[in-house]
Amino acid sequence: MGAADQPPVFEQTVYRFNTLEDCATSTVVGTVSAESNGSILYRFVSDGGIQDDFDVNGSGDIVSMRPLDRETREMYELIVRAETRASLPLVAHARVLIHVGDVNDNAPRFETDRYAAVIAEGSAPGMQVIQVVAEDADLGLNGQFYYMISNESVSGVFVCDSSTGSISLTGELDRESVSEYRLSVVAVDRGVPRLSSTTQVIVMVSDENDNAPVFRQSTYSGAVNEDALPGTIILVVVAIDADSAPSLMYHIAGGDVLGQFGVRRSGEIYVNKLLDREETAHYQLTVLATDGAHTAVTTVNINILDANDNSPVCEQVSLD
Ligand SMILES: [Ca+2]
Ligand SMILES: [Ca+2]
Ligand SMILES: [Ca+2]
Ligand SMILES: [Ca+2]
Repeated sequence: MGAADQPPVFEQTVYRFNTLEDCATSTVVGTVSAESNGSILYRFVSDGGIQDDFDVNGSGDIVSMRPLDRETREMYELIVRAETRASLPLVAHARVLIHVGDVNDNAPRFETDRYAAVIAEGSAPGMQVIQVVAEDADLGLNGQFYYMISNESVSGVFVCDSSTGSISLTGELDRESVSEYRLSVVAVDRGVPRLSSTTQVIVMVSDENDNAPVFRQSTYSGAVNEDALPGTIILVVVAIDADSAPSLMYHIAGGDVLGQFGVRRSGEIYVNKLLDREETAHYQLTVLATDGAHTAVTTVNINILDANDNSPVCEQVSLD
């Protein structure tokens, strides 16, 4: 047997190398070596294309050929072959295990960049509003993160649990003051450098009937001719209510025992039955406005004006 015919022998049957996922292309991640009395060629034995991420040169250096990503592939198991330069080469094989170490190259990612929640304005502090969820694909501290509300303008109203992303109420809400909050919630990982991302949380405050109606005037005054027909509008009372879309009802609660006046939903006070100044020349009505839970009161003074309706009758009587 000639000297050139001795088969190569790898120094190790298994090589274990470590690299990081952010290593530059062409980085040497390790070197394999086989001994022979002649020159040797190294190559990876084809294995489904994954060896394209690494190549091995004539010195046995294993070189990264393209960017790596631990989140895609953390471990490579390759077979390297050493062969003699002969027409019928003699060969040897070794296993090469390449572990790709993590780098903090992923920010925590929220499942959506916009959340919306509705909470009633009367909700008690402590009530959960919504829970935001993020994930981080990295390992260890690189993949650990915490949540926080980043816009200070709403401090004292909401609090975010740093570990669960649960946002709950800490303060009082009043829809009539602030009907909508826009929170920026950030997830920050513990890697180096720290990576973060932000999501928007829109909290709409729904109305509760927590405001009483208020009459624009504590007293209203009007006048109407005594011969006014039923349906004649005398004046309009107006109550306002700070709650959304209040549906106010008015009614006459006093001062009108004979039912001679009425009030409509619009606040219009009208003549309901024929009047007679000689009987009553002045009315003082108590008018209520209610939103179903709260009531406001106003006073409505109505003077009945003389329509001079008795004199012609008297003259006719005297003429008869
Ligand atoms: Ca990573
Ligand atoms: Ca990360
Ligand atoms: Ca109300
Ligand atoms: Ca309200």
